[in-house]
Amino acid sequence: MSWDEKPVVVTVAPTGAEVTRADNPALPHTPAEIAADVVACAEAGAAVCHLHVREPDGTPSSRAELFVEAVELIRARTPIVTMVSTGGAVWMPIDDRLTGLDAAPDLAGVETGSMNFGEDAFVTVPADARRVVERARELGIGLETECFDVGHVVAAVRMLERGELPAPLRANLVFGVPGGIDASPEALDAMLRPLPPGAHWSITAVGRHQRRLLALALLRGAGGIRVGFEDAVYLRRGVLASSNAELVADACELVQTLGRRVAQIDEARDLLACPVRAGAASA
Ligand code: KMH
Ligand code: ZN
Repeated sequence: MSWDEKPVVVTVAPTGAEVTRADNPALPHTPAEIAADVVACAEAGAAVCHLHVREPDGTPSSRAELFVEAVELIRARTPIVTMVSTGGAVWMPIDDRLTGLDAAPDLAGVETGSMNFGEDAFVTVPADARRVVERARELGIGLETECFDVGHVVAAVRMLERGELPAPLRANLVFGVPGGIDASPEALDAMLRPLPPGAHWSITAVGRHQRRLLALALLRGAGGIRVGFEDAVYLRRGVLASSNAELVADACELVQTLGRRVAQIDEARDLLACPVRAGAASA
Protein backbone atom coordinates (compact mmCIF):
# COMPACT_ATOMS: atom_id res chain seq x y z
CA MET A 1 0.00 0.00 0.00
CA SER A 2 1.45 3.41 -0.94
CA TRP A 3 1.68 6.05 1.81
CA ASP A 4 -1.29 8.04 0.54
CA GLU A 5 -3.54 4.96 0.63
CA LYS A 6 -2.58 4.15 4.21
CA PRO A 7 -5.26 5.21 6.66
CA VAL A 8 -4.25 7.76 9.29
CA VAL A 9 -4.46 6.85 12.96
CA VAL A 10 -5.94 9.76 14.90
CA THR A 11 -4.97 9.88 18.57
CA VAL A 12 -6.66 12.01 21.19
CA ALA A 13 -4.76 13.26 24.24
CA PRO A 14 -7.70 14.51 26.29
CA THR A 15 -6.14 16.01 29.41
CA GLY A 16 -2.32 15.91 29.71
CA ALA A 17 -0.66 17.37 32.79
CA GLU A 18 -0.07 21.04 32.09
CA VAL A 19 -3.33 22.51 30.81
CA THR A 20 -5.92 23.77 33.32
CA ARG A 21 -9.60 24.68 33.31
CA ALA A 22 -8.47 28.29 33.28
CA ASP A 23 -7.11 27.51 29.79
CA ASN A 24 -10.24 25.63 28.72
CA PRO A 25 -13.21 24.98 31.05
CA ALA A 26 -14.07 21.76 29.15
CA LEU A 27 -10.89 20.01 30.32
CA PRO A 28 -11.79 16.56 31.76
CA HIS A 29 -10.46 15.76 35.24
CA THR A 30 -12.05 12.60 36.68
CA PRO A 31 -11.79 9.12 35.12
CA ALA A 32 -15.52 9.33 34.29
CA GLU A 33 -15.05 12.69 32.53
CA ILE A 34 -11.98 11.44 30.69
CA ALA A 35 -13.80 8.27 29.61
CA ALA A 36 -16.85 10.22 28.40
CA ASP A 37 -14.57 12.46 26.33
CA VAL A 38 -12.70 9.47 24.90
CA VAL A 39 -15.95 7.75 23.89
CA ALA A 40 -17.11 10.92 22.11
CA CYS A 41 -13.68 11.20 20.45
CA ALA A 42 -13.89 7.59 19.24
CA GLU A 43 -17.25 8.41 17.69
CA ALA A 44 -15.64 11.44 16.03
CA GLY A 45 -12.84 9.33 14.52
CA ALA A 46 -10.12 8.81 17.12
CA ALA A 47 -8.61 5.32 17.20
CA VAL A 48 -6.14 5.79 20.08
CA CYS A 49 -6.35 7.68 23.38
CA HIS A 50 -3.21 8.91 25.16
CA LEU A 51 -4.04 9.10 28.85
CA HIS A 52 -2.87 11.08 31.85
CA VAL A 53 -5.00 11.22 35.00
CA ARG A 54 -5.93 14.01 37.38
CA GLU A 55 -7.21 14.33 40.91
CA PRO A 56 -10.81 15.60 41.05
CA ASP A 57 -9.47 19.15 41.62
CA GLY A 58 -7.42 18.91 38.41
CA THR A 59 -3.99 18.26 39.93
CA PRO A 60 -1.99 15.88 37.70
CA SER A 61 -1.91 12.52 39.44
CA SER A 62 0.01 9.27 39.38
CA ARG A 63 -2.53 7.26 41.38
CA ALA A 64 -2.83 3.84 39.78
CA GLU A 65 -6.51 3.57 40.77
CA LEU A 66 -7.34 6.55 38.58
CA PHE A 67 -5.61 4.99 35.57
CA VAL A 68 -7.35 1.67 36.23
CA GLU A 69 -10.74 3.34 36.52
CA ALA A 70 -10.25 5.41 33.36
CA VAL A 71 -9.10 2.45 31.27
CA GLU A 72 -11.90 0.21 32.57
CA LEU A 73 -14.57 2.82 31.85
CA ILE A 74 -13.19 3.39 28.36
CA ARG A 75 -12.87 -0.34 27.57
CA ALA A 76 -16.44 -1.00 28.66
CA ARG A 77 -17.73 1.46 26.06
CA THR A 78 -15.37 1.52 23.10
CA PRO A 79 -12.66 -0.66 21.53
CA ILE A 80 -10.38 2.40 21.09
CA VAL A 81 -6.68 1.64 21.63
CA THR A 82 -5.69 2.74 25.14
CA MET A 83 -2.27 4.23 25.80
CA VAL A 84 -0.98 5.54 29.11
CA SER A 85 1.65 8.22 29.50
CA THR A 86 4.81 7.40 31.41
CA GLY A 87 5.89 11.01 30.96
CA GLY A 88 3.49 12.14 33.66
CA ALA A 89 4.27 15.65 34.86
CA VAL A 90 7.76 17.19 35.02
CA TRP A 91 7.91 16.92 38.81
CA MET A 92 7.00 13.23 39.01
CA PRO A 93 9.78 10.78 39.85
CA ILE A 94 10.09 7.81 37.51
CA ASP A 95 8.44 5.43 40.01
CA ASP A 96 5.29 7.58 39.88
CA ARG A 97 5.39 7.67 36.10
CA LEU A 98 5.10 3.87 35.90
CA THR A 99 1.73 3.59 37.64
CA GLY A 100 -0.38 3.78 34.47
CA LEU A 101 1.00 0.39 33.47
CA ASP A 102 -1.08 -1.14 36.30
CA ALA A 103 -4.15 -0.42 34.20
CA ALA A 104 -2.94 -2.93 31.56
CA PRO A 105 -3.44 -0.54 28.64
CA ASP A 106 -2.77 -1.63 25.06
CA LEU A 107 0.18 0.74 24.77
CA ALA A 108 2.39 2.96 26.92
CA GLY A 109 4.49 5.92 25.94
CA VAL A 110 8.19 5.88 26.74
CA GLU A 111 10.51 8.88 26.80
CA THR A 112 13.97 8.20 25.37
CA GLY A 113 15.74 11.37 26.48
CA SER A 114 15.71 14.48 28.65
CA MET A 115 15.04 18.12 27.87
CA ASN A 116 13.97 21.45 29.23
CA PHE A 117 10.16 21.68 29.30
CA GLY A 118 9.27 25.35 29.46
CA GLU A 119 10.99 26.58 32.61
CA ASP A 120 11.36 23.05 34.01
CA ALA A 121 13.58 20.04 33.38
CA PHE A 122 11.89 16.89 32.08
CA VAL A 123 14.33 14.12 32.86
CA THR A 124 14.37 10.56 31.57
CA VAL A 125 17.81 8.98 31.85
CA PRO A 126 18.51 5.77 29.87
CA ALA A 127 17.97 3.59 32.95
CA ASP A 128 14.49 5.16 33.37
CA ALA A 129 13.58 4.38 29.79
CA ARG A 130 14.80 0.80 30.20
CA ARG A 131 12.66 0.42 33.34
CA VAL A 132 9.54 1.51 31.47
CA VAL A 133 10.33 -0.88 28.63
CA GLU A 134 11.04 -3.81 30.95
CA ARG A 135 7.86 -3.32 32.98
CA ALA A 136 5.77 -2.94 29.81
CA ARG A 137 7.35 -6.10 28.41
CA GLU A 138 6.53 -8.06 31.58
CA LEU A 139 2.91 -6.97 31.32
CA GLY A 140 2.56 -7.50 27.55
CA ILE A 141 2.01 -3.78 26.88
CA GLY A 142 3.22 -2.30 23.58
CA LEU A 143 5.32 0.87 23.49
CA GLU A 144 5.34 4.16 21.63
CA THR A 145 8.41 6.36 21.96
CA GLU A 146 7.69 10.03 22.71
CA CYS A 147 10.39 12.05 20.94
CA PHE A 148 10.67 15.79 21.57
CA ASP A 149 13.98 16.30 19.77
CA VAL A 150 16.25 14.58 17.28
CA GLY A 151 18.44 12.99 19.96
CA HIS A 152 15.36 11.28 21.39
CA VAL A 153 14.63 9.70 17.98
CA VAL A 154 18.25 8.59 17.63
CA ALA A 155 18.18 7.10 21.14
CA ALA A 156 14.95 5.20 20.38
CA VAL A 157 16.45 3.75 17.20
CA ARG A 158 19.63 2.73 19.07
CA MET A 159 17.48 1.00 21.72
CA LEU A 160 15.63 -0.83 18.95
CA GLU A 161 18.90 -1.88 17.28
CA ARG A 162 20.29 -3.14 20.59
CA GLY A 163 17.12 -5.12 21.25
CA GLU A 164 16.33 -3.01 24.31
CA LEU A 165 13.12 -1.74 22.72
CA PRO A 166 10.91 -4.39 21.14
CA ALA A 167 9.93 -4.03 17.47
CA PRO A 168 7.86 -2.64 15.85
CA LEU A 169 9.01 0.93 16.39
CA ARG A 170 6.11 3.28 17.01
CA ALA A 171 7.42 6.83 17.27
CA ASN A 172 5.41 9.88 18.20
CA LEU A 173 7.34 12.96 17.05
CA VAL A 174 6.50 16.01 19.15
CA PHE A 175 7.11 19.55 17.90
CA GLY A 176 6.91 22.98 19.44
CA VAL A 177 7.36 22.25 23.16
CA PRO A 178 9.61 25.04 24.51
CA GLY A 179 12.89 23.20 25.15
CA GLY A 180 12.23 20.67 22.38
CA ILE A 181 12.47 20.90 18.61
CA ASP A 182 10.54 23.70 16.91
CA ALA A 183 7.46 23.21 14.72
CA SER A 184 8.98 23.85 11.28
CA PRO A 185 9.32 21.92 8.00
CA GLU A 186 13.08 21.62 8.57
CA ALA A 187 12.44 20.15 12.02
CA LEU A 188 10.15 17.52 10.50
CA ASP A 189 12.94 16.52 8.07
CA ALA A 190 15.39 16.28 10.96
CA MET A 191 13.10 14.13 13.11
CA LEU A 192 12.30 11.75 10.24
CA ARG A 193 15.93 11.21 9.19
CA PRO A 194 16.94 8.69 11.91
CA LEU A 195 13.79 6.52 11.56
CA PRO A 196 14.23 3.09 9.97
CA PRO A 197 12.00 2.16 7.02
CA GLY A 198 8.70 0.68 8.14
CA ALA A 199 8.53 2.53 11.46
CA HIS A 200 5.05 3.73 12.35
CA TRP A 201 5.38 7.47 13.01
CA SER A 202 2.87 9.94 14.21
CA ILE A 203 3.03 13.61 14.90
CA THR A 204 2.07 15.90 17.75
CA ALA A 205 2.54 19.65 17.53
CA VAL A 206 1.80 22.30 20.10
CA GLY A 207 1.37 26.00 19.65
CA ARG A 208 0.26 28.15 16.77
CA HIS A 209 1.93 26.06 14.05
CA GLN A 210 0.04 22.89 15.03
CA ARG A 211 -2.36 22.69 12.11
CA ARG A 212 0.25 23.54 9.49
CA LEU A 213 2.66 20.94 10.82
CA LEU A 214 -0.01 18.24 11.00
CA ALA A 215 -0.92 19.02 7.38
CA LEU A 216 2.70 18.89 6.28
CA ALA A 217 3.23 15.57 8.06
CA LEU A 218 0.08 14.10 6.51
CA LEU A 219 1.50 14.97 3.10
CA ARG A 220 4.85 13.40 4.06
CA GLY A 221 3.13 10.08 4.88
CA ALA A 222 2.54 10.34 8.62
CA GLY A 223 0.95 7.19 9.99
CA GLY A 224 -0.86 9.17 12.64
CA ILE A 225 -1.65 12.57 14.07
CA ARG A 226 -2.50 13.57 17.63
CA VAL A 227 -4.82 16.28 18.90
CA GLY A 228 -6.60 17.05 22.16
CA PHE A 229 -6.43 19.47 25.07
CA GLU A 230 -3.01 18.13 26.12
CA ASP A 231 -1.61 19.73 22.97
CA ALA A 232 -3.92 22.65 22.15
CA VAL A 233 -7.07 24.12 23.67
CA TYR A 234 -7.94 26.27 20.64
CA LEU A 235 -9.75 25.14 17.51
CA ARG A 236 -8.57 28.20 15.60
CA ARG A 237 -6.76 31.36 16.59
CA GLY A 238 -8.88 32.94 19.33
CA VAL A 239 -11.56 30.21 19.24
CA LEU A 240 -11.53 27.82 22.20
CA ALA A 241 -12.47 24.24 21.35
CA SER A 242 -15.74 23.23 22.98
CA SER A 243 -14.53 19.67 23.57
CA ASN A 244 -11.87 17.14 22.73
CA ALA A 245 -14.31 15.58 20.27
CA GLU A 246 -14.51 18.85 18.37
CA LEU A 247 -10.72 18.82 17.99
CA VAL A 248 -10.83 15.21 16.78
CA ALA A 249 -13.59 15.96 14.26
CA ASP A 250 -11.57 18.90 12.97
CA ALA A 251 -8.44 16.74 12.65
CA CYS A 252 -10.39 14.09 10.74
CA GLU A 253 -11.66 16.76 8.36
CA LEU A 254 -8.07 17.88 7.78
CA VAL A 255 -7.04 14.29 6.96
CA GLN A 256 -9.82 14.00 4.39
CA THR A 257 -9.22 17.46 2.91
CA LEU A 258 -5.66 16.37 2.19
CA GLY A 259 -6.85 13.29 0.34
CA ARG A 260 -6.18 10.75 3.05
CA ARG A 261 -8.50 8.51 5.04
CA VAL A 262 -9.02 8.19 8.80
CA ALA A 263 -8.25 4.71 10.19
CA GLN A 264 -11.03 2.78 11.85
CA ILE A 265 -10.11 1.36 15.25
CA ASP A 266 -9.58 -2.17 13.93
CA GLU A 267 -7.36 -0.82 11.15
CA ALA A 268 -5.39 1.17 13.71
CA ARG A 269 -4.86 -2.00 15.75
CA ASP A 270 -3.40 -3.67 12.64
CA LEU A 271 -1.22 -0.69 11.75
CA LEU A 272 0.06 -0.46 15.32
CA ALA A 273 0.42 -4.24 15.72
CA CYS A 274 -1.74 -4.01 18.78
CA PRO A 275 -4.16 -6.91 19.34
CA VAL A 276 -7.49 -6.56 21.16
CA ARG A 277 -7.24 -7.40 24.86
CA ALA A 278 -9.58 -10.02 26.27
CA GLY A 279 -12.68 -8.49 27.80
CA ALA A 280 -12.50 -5.24 25.85
CA ALA A 281 -15.54 -3.78 24.06
CA SER A 282 -15.81 -4.77 20.39
CA ALA A 283 -16.32 -2.47 17.42
N1 KMH B 1 3.58 16.20 30.66
C1 KMH B 1 4.87 16.14 30.06
C2 KMH B 1 5.93 16.51 31.05
C3 KMH B 1 4.08 12.04 27.61
O1 KMH B 1 2.95 11.91 28.02
O2 KMH B 1 4.75 11.10 27.21
C4 KMH B 1 5.16 14.82 29.51
C5 KMH B 1 4.19 14.31 28.53
C6 KMH B 1 4.74 13.37 27.54
O3 KMH B 1 3.03 14.60 28.53
ZN1 ZN C 1 1.21 13.05 27.47
